[in-house]
Amino acid sequence: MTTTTDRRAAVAADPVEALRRMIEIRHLEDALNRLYSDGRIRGSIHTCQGQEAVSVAAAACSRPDDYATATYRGHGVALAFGSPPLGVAAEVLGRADGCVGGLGGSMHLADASVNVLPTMAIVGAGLPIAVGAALGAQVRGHDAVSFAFFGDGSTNIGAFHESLNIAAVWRLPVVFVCENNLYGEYSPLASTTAVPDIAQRGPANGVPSEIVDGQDFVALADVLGRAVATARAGGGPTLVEAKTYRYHGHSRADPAAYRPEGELDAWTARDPIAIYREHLIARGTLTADAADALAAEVRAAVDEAVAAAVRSPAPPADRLFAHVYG
Ligand SMILES: Cc1ncc(C[n+]2csc(CCOP(=O)(O)OP(=O)(O)O)c2C)c(N)n1
Ligand SMILES: [Mg+2]
Repeated sequence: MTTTTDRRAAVAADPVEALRRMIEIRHLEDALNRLYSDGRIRGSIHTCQGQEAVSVAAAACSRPDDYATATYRGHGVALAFGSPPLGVAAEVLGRADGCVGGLGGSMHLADASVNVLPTMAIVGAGLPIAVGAALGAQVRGHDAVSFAFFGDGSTNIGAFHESLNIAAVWRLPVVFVCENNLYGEYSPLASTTAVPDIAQRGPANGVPSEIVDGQDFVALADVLGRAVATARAGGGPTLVEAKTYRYHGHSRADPAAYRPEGELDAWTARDPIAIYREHLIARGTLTADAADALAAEVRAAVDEAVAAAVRSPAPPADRLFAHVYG
């Protein structure tokens, strides 16, 4: 049986697994959008189609004992770091087979078995938690690294600057991963943020920064790999700004009518899954037929997981107060 730790390690060990995982994230997010439209999901969901290369490249540079925190747009991070499709789908549906037993839902995903710490609905809230996990590792003399995933809009929050500052002062092993998807909710970046590149905010806080093409898995793995090596060797944090794009609106409530005409088309023309697939074919790792077969196989496995998640029971009523204190 494949354990979640095996799933976590597979992406780091095998370039083809990274393609498989990106397709898995895309297909599961698409399936969740359909389940939402069918009225099966309570609340809203925030999906990450178009941004898959960022979390999978980070996972490919990580060890199973490294930590990750994410945002409400965190389904992809959980899958990338090894959480299984059934656990994620069932969690979003609020079912007992979910990775938090159905009590967390989309916005509070977590999976302790792969060190994915609770993901956050509060903008910027995951950064200090990632810093705390890194401090914990440093105090224990353990060389684990902590990844903080967050959006461009989050960098206008105090917690972002506080986190970078203290991580730099204490040389904490954090990789700050900004998924700059050009929008915070319905606002284009330039209308809320005084700098064109989020990376400018790293050096201001003593944190070296790099900008990378967020649609290019190979470029991401290179930049993130160096950031991880620096953090693990005691060299402190790095801020990586990945320029990327979300194909759908902010949440299911957002048809994204504010996007300029042609913008979505320009980004889908540089789809991260297609770019990485072509890379693997060009270097002879996969044939086009093998890549097609792999995609079909992943989609079938995700469909099966989604069907199992739909069949999964609601959490027992006596679990309702299990984690409520005071
Ligand atoms: C502290 C706080 N302020 C405001 C909000 C409302 N809000 C939810 S998502 C969001 C935009 C965040 O954008 P970004 O960080 O770029 O992430 P993205 O959704 O683009 O991935 C805002 C303002 C919130 N959840 N928390
Ligand atoms: Mg954003």
